[in-house]
Amino acid sequence: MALEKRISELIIEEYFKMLKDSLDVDAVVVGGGPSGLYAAYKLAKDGYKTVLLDRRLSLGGGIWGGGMFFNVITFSENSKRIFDEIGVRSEKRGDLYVASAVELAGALIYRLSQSGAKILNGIYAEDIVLKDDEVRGVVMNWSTVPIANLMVDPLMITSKVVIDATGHPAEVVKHLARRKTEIVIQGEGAMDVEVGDDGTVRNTREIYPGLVVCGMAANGVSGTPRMGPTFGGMLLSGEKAYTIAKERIENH
Ligand code: 48H
Repeated sequence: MALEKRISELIIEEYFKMLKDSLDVDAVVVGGGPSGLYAAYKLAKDGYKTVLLDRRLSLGGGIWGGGMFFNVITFSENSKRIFDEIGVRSEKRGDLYVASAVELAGALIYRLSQSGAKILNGIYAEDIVLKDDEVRGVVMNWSTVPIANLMVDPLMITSKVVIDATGHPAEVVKHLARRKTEIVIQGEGAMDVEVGDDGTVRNTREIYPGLVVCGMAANGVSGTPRMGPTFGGMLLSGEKAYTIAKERIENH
């Protein structure tokens, strides 16, 4: 058989096997920034069937640019154990730690890739599945569809829990808020690092049955201040989202 055909065949077979295996899962994580990557990694590592979608080709969200493209991130003592756990080196500088943004993104992506989670990059969540007043999955499409302004109907993934880790836009919660007027999106507050960093973790919650919000999306929904390029709160938020999602999966 021609090698050209074999290469195409292998890619199609492998991808579609993975895609088919992703259609009904325990958890769908929307967004592969720091909070979503860490939540998905922890869930998959525990053996939960987990899918992570990101509309971009490369995962990592806002990690890569550190602050203003300066690829260094900071964090506080309370999240040091997570950096150690995923093997990211850091140095203490007074009250804070510094680490490489590239190393953090690389480590999270590597851990997730090896955890058993299914990764659908270049695919975005364009809506939610809502049944019996519970969020039961997402509606997905290729990221290129809206860019090309094409009319192409989506496909669906059903799940026991969905995690909105879409960062500043809180896209999944916004799809819910269009249908449920009790969901009010307050918009993120102005910069206040101490309040924002802790607030991210505090506001990580099951905002509606079956929908957990974390990371900057949790801030955006709850009106909590932003906190700039300090990423410990994002990982702690991902950890909390994982714990809440796990409980939901177990009790479902
Ligand atoms: C699929 C989607 C969709 C969609 C978006 O912004 P992120 O890095 O997310 P967080 O919340 O884990 O981390 C926030 C952090 O990076 C940050 O911006 C900080 C700390 N800011 C502080 C400040 O003051 O500004 O990543 C979100 C990811 C991205 O990769 C998007 O491509 C992806 O979600 N995404 N993927 N379907 N509908 N919407």
